[in-house]
Formats: sequence, C-alpha cells, structure tokens
Amino acid sequence: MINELALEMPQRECNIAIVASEFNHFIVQELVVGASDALERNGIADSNITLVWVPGAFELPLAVDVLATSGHHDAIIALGAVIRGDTPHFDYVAGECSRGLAALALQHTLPVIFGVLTTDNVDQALERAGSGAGNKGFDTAVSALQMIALLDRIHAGKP
Ligand code: INI
Repeated sequence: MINELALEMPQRECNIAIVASEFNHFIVQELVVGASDALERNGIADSNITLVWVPGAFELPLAVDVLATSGHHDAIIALGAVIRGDTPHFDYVAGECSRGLAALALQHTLPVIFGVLTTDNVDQALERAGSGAGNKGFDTAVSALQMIALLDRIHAGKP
C-alpha cells in the first residue's frame, strides 16, 4: 500500500494574507470577494485575514516578499488581472509577476498562490471572476488551505 497524501483542509487556526492589485480593480475586487468567501466557508476568521493592496501586478512580488519575511502568515494569495490588449507591456508585467511569485514560494518555503488572471480581453477576465464556481479567487483560497494542510502533514512526518 502506498503512502498517499490527499488534499485536505488544515486542522488548525491559519493566518492568510491576500495581496491584491489595484489595476483593473473592478475585476480584482471580485477575486478578493471570491477568496474571502472561500476562506470564510472553511472557517477562517476575518481577524486571521490580512488584505493588502498594491498598484499593479508588477508590484505583487515585492509586497509578498515583505509579508513572507514577516513570518506572520501561513499562506499568501496574490490576486491581479493582467489583460493583454494591444501592447507588449502585458508580457513584461505578467511574466515578471509570475516568475517573481514562483521564486518567492521556494525562497520562503511558503504557499504563495498565483491568482493573477492573464487574459486577452476584459470579457475573459470577467468570466474567471464570476460568482460561485467560476471565480479564480475562490479557487486560490482553497489551494492556499490545501497547501497549508499538506505542508503541516509533511512537517509532522505523516503519513
Ligand atoms: N498591471 C496590472 O495589474 N494589469 C495590467 O493589465 C497592467 N497593464 O496592462 O499595464 C498593469 N500594469 C501596471 C503594472 O503592474 C505596474 O503597476 C506599473 O508598471 C508600475 O510599476
């Protein structure tokens, strides 16, 4: 029989930081609502959630780095919306943001969850920021909790 670590929810109190980018606020706000909803449904109290705003997705990695260094959070969720439009700016912003966030997760050995929409247009972004199951923010919060539970179990030497 193999030792299997299935996805679970944490068995303890957790502190979660959400870093959200102001750019395309009308979309990112919906991601924040989705993430907060998922955290609440999974028993995370408001007092254990910190919400920080940055100007744009490019600034997400720096804020995540500082929050991770504080050591106060069990996971950090980065939320944003980078919309391609007609400019090559998209590639720089989306690329640096995703590279930065991925590097920080490994550097801090901390779940840093990528909730940055990268879409060709506003309609695609709105589709992923809808209510209920179609909200990427909701999904990121579930992923954050699953990763906390997984790391807890690995650190505890289980199974
Ligand atoms: N920031 C975003 O979060 N989304 C975008 O679509 C975007 N576009 O398209 O330019 C964007 N740019 C701003 C960028 O993130 C920085 O805030 C800015 O360059 C200052 O460093």
